[in-house]
Amino acid sequence: MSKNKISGKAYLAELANNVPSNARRNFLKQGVKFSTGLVAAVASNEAISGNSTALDVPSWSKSLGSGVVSTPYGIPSKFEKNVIRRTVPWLTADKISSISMSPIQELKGIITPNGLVFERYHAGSPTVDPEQHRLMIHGLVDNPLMFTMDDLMRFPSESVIHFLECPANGGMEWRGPQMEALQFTHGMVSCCEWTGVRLSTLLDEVGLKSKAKWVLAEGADGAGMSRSIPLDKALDDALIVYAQNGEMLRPEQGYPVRLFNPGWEGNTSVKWLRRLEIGDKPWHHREETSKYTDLMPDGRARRFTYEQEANSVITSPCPENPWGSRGSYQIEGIAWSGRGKIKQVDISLDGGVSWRPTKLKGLVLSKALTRFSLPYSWDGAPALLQSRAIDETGYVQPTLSQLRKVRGTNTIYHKNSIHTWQLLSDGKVKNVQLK
Ligand SMILES: Nc1nc2c(c(=O)[nH]1)N[C@H]1C(S)=C(S)[C@@H](COP(=O)(O)O)O[C@H]1N2
Ligand SMILES: [Mo]
Repeated sequence: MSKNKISGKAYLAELANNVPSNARRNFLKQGVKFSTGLVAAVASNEAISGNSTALDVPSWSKSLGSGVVSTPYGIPSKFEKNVIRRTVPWLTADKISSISMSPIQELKGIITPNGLVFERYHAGSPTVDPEQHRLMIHGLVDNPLMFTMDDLMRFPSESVIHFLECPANGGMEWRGPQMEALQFTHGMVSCCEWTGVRLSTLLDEVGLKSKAKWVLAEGADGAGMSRSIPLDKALDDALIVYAQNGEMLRPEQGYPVRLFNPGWEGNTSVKWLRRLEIGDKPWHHREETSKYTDLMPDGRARRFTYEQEANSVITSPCPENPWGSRGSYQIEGIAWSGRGKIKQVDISLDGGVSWRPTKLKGLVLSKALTRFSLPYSWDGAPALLQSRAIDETGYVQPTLSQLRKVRGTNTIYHKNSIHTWQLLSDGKVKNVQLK
């Protein structure tokens, strides 16, 4: 054995002792130097004053931890047990046909972990056996085909990062504020890396007849939920998705296969997808007549309102994340647009009188959650915090009164207006609406 190589046993022994105590001490010293210097305003002085110092060895450093595969499929730390999906009791007459919201007030970056993606079911989440499941494509096609999951996996696949939002997100607040939590005002949105086959690839395989104009997508759940999708979208960026953030779809998200329409209202992304029928006109099923249509002030309804227009919200501070003391903070939030990339997000501290631009952080992707932040030194003054997203098409997120003027207050869908948090002098945050 060469002297650079090390046996398996020695390697494990090395791992067990891999943090030399002087290295740990140097690291901590540097940490202390950093926190007393650059960011004094936010560092806690607890560790470097009084009886306790950061050099004290805590109990978890004095014993062995749990071994590998003690959790064969990993779960979050027990200290994160507050980071969970939640329902609003009065919205949940029956859990079989309801919605849970993602804890977006706790999430970092732009990816929603699979266990925290909001869930929307019309007839519960079925247990679909992937061996028995089939996807049929028929109607105005040359060769109707039936695909197994194995068949689908033999086509070229793509992975894309996009948000998925229920058009009812925020819809409880058309008439006034009532949700004292960011999770409930905006939690019907997620953003994942989705993997699957382009729908256009499968449509090539079956061959479209010249009269083909629309696609009906139908789910295998008890609701047999279905939507009419224009052929243009099907041939553009629609995907037949089987994986999410690197693993197969979760049952809640449509295992083993769903339709995914980037940027479009979540309802069109039919889960547990069993059938695609090609036709020459829309089918006018339940989800595009009595539901998922927008009742206007004159009593007529807007229909086929597919796109999720630009939206944004401040996630820190928010009702669940108040500010504890004065000093420096990052005002942070998320923005997204179903039409493309977010170009700019502005923040107002005075309820929309004046605006300042924020910095977009990390990945700025088309039809994906995008993070923005603004460093802010808070002197305890109350504020009316707002964020305003502008997307690459030039669309500017409207104020609530602008939106109400056009759409009235009868609808429950597509409320993407500028949101207001009232920051009180004690750091608490309230959900308010301005005239
Ligand atoms: N088959 C089927 N597909 C469905 C639904 C459903 O109930 N059944 N709910 C729809 C609605 S209203 C939304 S908002 C999205 C939610 O997707 P998610 O549960 O993966 O977040 O799925 C859509 N697809
Ligand atoms: Mo939805």
